Amino acid sequence: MNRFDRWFAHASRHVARHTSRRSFLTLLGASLAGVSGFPVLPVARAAEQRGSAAADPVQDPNHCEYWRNCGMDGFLCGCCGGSSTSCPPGTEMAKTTWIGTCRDPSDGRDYIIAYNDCCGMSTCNRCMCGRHEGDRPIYYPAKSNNVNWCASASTNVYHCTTTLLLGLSEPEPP
Ligand code: ABN
Repeated sequence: MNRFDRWFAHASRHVARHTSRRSFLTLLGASLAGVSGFPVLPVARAAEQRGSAAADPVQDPNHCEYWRNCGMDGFLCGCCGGSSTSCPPGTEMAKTTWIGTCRDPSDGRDYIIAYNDCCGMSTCNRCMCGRHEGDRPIYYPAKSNNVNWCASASTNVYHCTTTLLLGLSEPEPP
């Protein structure tokens, strides 16, 4: 018998001497109950909820299908180091903007959305999104989303575009 076999035989005898069948089954049962109970813990449930919200692209600001992106033409700032409502560090928000109206599927109402460009760093090139709802050809500049609004910033270098919710497009019913 080699050293490993001797050690293994000794360890097995030790376990057999100190563990009754009942205590082994108790331990096994407790660990199985613990594992099966894990998904009902609040932490597990919260993670599940986050997962399902993120899985719906219509509710995810970093997806082109996000409902506020209906008139988008540009790179989503949330994929470029900023967020859907803030410019990435080192860039500056343009002062003029393209305005669109998008319907929020969760309440069926129309909201005014400003598509403010962020300027001052080279094109982000991540999460390009061209939806163009309500967009008109470039020869109607005020109605076209295909405009570099960085012309109104201190540099005309375009980086990405945000989506700012300005409010309901119609007044609240009385
Ligand atoms: N407003 C987004 C954009 C920037 C540069 C060129 C076209 C469109």
